[in-house]
This record gives sequence, C-alpha cells and structure tokens, in this order.
Amino acid sequence: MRVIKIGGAQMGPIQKAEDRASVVARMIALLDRAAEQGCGLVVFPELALTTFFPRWKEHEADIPSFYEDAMPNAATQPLFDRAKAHGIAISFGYAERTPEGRRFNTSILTDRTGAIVGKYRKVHLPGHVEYDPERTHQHLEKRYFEPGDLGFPVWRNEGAVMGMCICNDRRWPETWRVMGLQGVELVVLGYNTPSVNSQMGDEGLEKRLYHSELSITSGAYQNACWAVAVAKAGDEDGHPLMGGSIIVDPNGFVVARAQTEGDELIVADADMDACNFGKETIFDFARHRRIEHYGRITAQTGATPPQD
Ligand code: CDT
Repeated sequence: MRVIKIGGAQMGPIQKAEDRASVVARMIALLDRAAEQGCGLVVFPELALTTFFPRWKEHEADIPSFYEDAMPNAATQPLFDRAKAHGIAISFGYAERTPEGRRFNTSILTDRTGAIVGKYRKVHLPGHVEYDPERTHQHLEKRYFEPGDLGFPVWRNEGAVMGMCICNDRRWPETWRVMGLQGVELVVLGYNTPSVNSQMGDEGLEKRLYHSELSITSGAYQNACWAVAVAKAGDEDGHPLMGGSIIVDPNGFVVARAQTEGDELIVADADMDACNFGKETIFDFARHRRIEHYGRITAQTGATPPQD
C-alpha cells in the first residue's frame, strides 16, 4: 500500500478587494485543518490567490496587480513555511508573470519540505480575447494569458507519480492521456467554473456540475489514476462560481465531495497501488493502444466531416 491522505482545499469566493494577506491566511487555516487530519498533500484551486479576474475588462479592475512575479514571494512565503512546518506537500494555482513579461495561468506542486518540484502552465485556455457584448459575463482568459508552453509533465513526488492540469484542461481527454502515458497515478487540478454558461442560460449549476464530474471521473478511470479537483466557489462580486470539489479513485468513483460553496476541506486516503490493476489490465497501454489509428489527434485541431 502507498497511501497518501489527500486534502482538497476548496476555497469560497475572493472578492476583487480582498488582498493577498487575507487570502493566504484563509489558505493557512485550511492547511492547519488538513494537518489535524493527517494529510500529506493539500490541493488548492486555480488562481487561488485572487478573484477570477479574467471576467473583468482592464478598466474595471486593476488587472496587473493580480499577477505574481515570483513564487514564492513575500505574500505567499507564510503558506510555504506553514506547509513545511506541517510536512505537507501543496499545489495551488496563480497568475504568473515572467521576467520577460509573459503571462501564464500556472500551478505549482511542492514536496513536504516546501520545495517546488513541479510547475504547470494551463494549455487549454477557454473564453475569448475581446469583450463580447453577447455574453452575460466575460471570460477573457485568452486575453490575459498565453497558452502554456511546458506540456503535461509528471513528477515523482511523495512516493507517487503526480501531474497537474488546470480547470478547462480537465474537459480534454488529451490532457489525461498524455499524463497517463507517463504513468501518472495522481492528477491534481483546480478550477474556477462560472455556475451558468454565458452563452446558454439554461446550462446552469446542475449541468455544469455534471459535466465537470463526468470529465474528471472519465479521465481518472481511463488512465487508472486518482484525481483531486478543487473549486474556487461562491459569489465573487456578483458572479457565481460552482463548487463541487471531488476526489476520484482510479475506477472513476467519487470518494469525497464538497458540500458547500465556501472554504471547505475534503479528505480521502488514496492508495497509489490502487492504480496498478487498471494499468495492468484494461488500460495496459503498451498491450492495447493502436497508435496507427490515432494520427489525427495530433495532426489536426478542428473536425473535418465528410463532404455531402
Ligand atoms: N477557468 C476555466 O477554465 N473555466 C472554464 C469555463 C469555461 S466557460 C468559458 C471551465 O472549463 O470550467
């Protein structure tokens, strides 16, 4: 058995006006709760340090102040220190600005000493570049970030093979399979998902929770890995985000689920050896994959139906 007690640290809303010190204090409180329960790894949401600012136009919010120029930095160092003191590995998302001024939607993974062992930059950026008056709310991720340039790496950490993705990435089977092909045993991810589709009002909370869970449970099952998916939830300055954080086992079953849209810790004992059966049988990729038929996956983006 290779058991990691995993904490999914769902966060309630972060208003535009809430500063980093306040957010980091909330994260530390969740970390302390996780320590009391014996967690070895705690996963926080996408863009965990700020409001989900891609909903705002530049003049509606102080967009540049939402980026981090280094990680850790003065504001987040207390979180790293507390994680190290507890001996807990952590993962969280933030808006990264590089020394060259490039901007990415990023997440990091540490070991239990607080050392960063992995960095991931979101590949599948949803939304749009320009303000769209047809939508009920904006989703300007394609304006504020460029697509990640690090691929989908995995890392040996705390006795397991771990990978990361971020929010919209969870909806894409390619995300999971690229990590699956590297033997991933645990995928950690955070999300900020509006509770209603901005272009189809009848796609509300129930359907959105279903699609999220469908994506995560199928990704975990089809790659025989654990998954921890953690929301930033609740009402951010009048904009509702769904909760529904879950921990999923390698058979695709939900083993822990958040009940609220606030700061809430979900916990599960995850035995990494539970991945072995699926990886050695129905999803033994070496025996069963037929790559001679998969060329389109990397050769084209859009669908090309046959002509009439
Ligand atoms: N943050 C993020 O990626 N949210 C998307 C919303 C998609 S609607 C533009 C998601 O996949 O949940």
